[in-house]
Amino acid sequence: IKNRFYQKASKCVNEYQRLKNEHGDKVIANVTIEQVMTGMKGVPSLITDTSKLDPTTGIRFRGYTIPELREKLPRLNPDGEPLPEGLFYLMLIGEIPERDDVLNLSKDWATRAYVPQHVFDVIDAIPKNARPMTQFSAAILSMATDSIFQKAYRTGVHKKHYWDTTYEDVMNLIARLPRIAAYIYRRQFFNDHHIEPDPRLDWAGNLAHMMGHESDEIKRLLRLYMVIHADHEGGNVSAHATHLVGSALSNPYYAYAAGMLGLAGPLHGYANQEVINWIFSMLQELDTDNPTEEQIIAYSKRTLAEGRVIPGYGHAVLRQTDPRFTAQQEFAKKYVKDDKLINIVNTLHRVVPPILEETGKVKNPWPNVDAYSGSLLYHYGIKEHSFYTVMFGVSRALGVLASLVMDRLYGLPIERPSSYPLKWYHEQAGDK
Ligand code: FCX
Repeated sequence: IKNRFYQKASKCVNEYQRLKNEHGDKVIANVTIEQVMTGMKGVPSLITDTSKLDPTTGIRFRGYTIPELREKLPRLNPDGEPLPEGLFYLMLIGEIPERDDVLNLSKDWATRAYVPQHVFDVIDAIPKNARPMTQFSAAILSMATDSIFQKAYRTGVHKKHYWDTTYEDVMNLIARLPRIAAYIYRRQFFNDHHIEPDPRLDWAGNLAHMMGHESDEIKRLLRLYMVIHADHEGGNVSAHATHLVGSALSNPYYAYAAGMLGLAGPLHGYANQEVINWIFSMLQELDTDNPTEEQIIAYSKRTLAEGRVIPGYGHAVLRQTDPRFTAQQEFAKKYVKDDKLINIVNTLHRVVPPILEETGKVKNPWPNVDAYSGSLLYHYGIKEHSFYTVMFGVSRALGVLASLVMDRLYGLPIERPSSYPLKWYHEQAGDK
């Protein structure tokens, strides 16, 4: 896979250089003050090949939509979900892999999955009441002791080889994540009764196994989960933070840990916990596990009146229902019969968009990925919702780290946009 990646991607490096040299002065966009004041939305300023987000049709990984991936990527069983290993291959190399490519990648990760003892010691030194994302990011950071890129850099390796050791770090890091995530899960919720990895299992299947969830159904769900959360182009907080920190040539462990700290925020990956917290608070307050549509509408309106967001709804780029939401909804329709929590999530899908539309300010009233994911995990017995963002983080490694290898191959420079005092923007607007 490394050779195949290099053969394909090195052609793009020449294209990158040619574009820069021949068309570097071409103007591609104007920037408005509103864009500056709304988080740089719509300003083209990053190069990310792994995926692209369309506001209406949603995410495409190297051009493929989620339904296309569910059809085309190799699976273990004909009626199963695609293996996330295949998506990583696609994002890195740009081609749909053969089944053998995917199985080989699975084996490669299994052989790289050894986690050094000091990483477990670091986790064990953190109080058990610390958030799982605190433990997860500390564990990742502590693995930087193993960075091959960092050692190579210090020995003075030529910059054209940076991608090679970055690739090795990235592969080791991804391979180890299920073990680390499962260790945190079992430590926090199962009294430190840990389960050893099974090297015969695939990457997502092994995560389910080490978490103690052995059914084929959960493994199938986790494969889907790991595919749909893997990447969302380059400007979202976790991807951008990983890229930004990586652009200083910080090692991949540092870069990915930075991404995870961004993912932990409530407007990003923590929203998958918030959705379940919010629903459970509603049920507790209403003293029922079967609220009426009217009760749900009233609770949603009150959330807005209190100046809070309705978690799982809205998006910075999307202007339609998130296809990652739809993929999970279809999964539930196919495999889940009448689950109370999932029924509430489906009711919310009906009633929340008009409420958000009524505010007149929410640009996208439709559900995002986080609106569904928790209810499905809960249904299959992964009920510990404070852990959900860690699962999102394990998946997100696939996209942001594939991109990091490419950043290093292209030789992307340190990122350094300009900032000005507020007064300067007033002056630009001719506003005295
Ligand atoms: N509930 C209430 N208000 C919302 C809202 C929601 N779900 N979504 C947006 N708004 C509000 C914003 O807070 C903002 O209000 P303000 O003008 O008073 O500050 C206004 O609507 C305009 O925001 P908008 O441009 O539509 O959205 P942004 O790009 O600023 O923010 C997020 C996008 C996703 C952060 C926003 O929709 C939100 O907070 N949603 C709830 C949290 C969530 O689900 N996050 C997960 C997103 C994603 F899928 C992921 O990264 O995992």
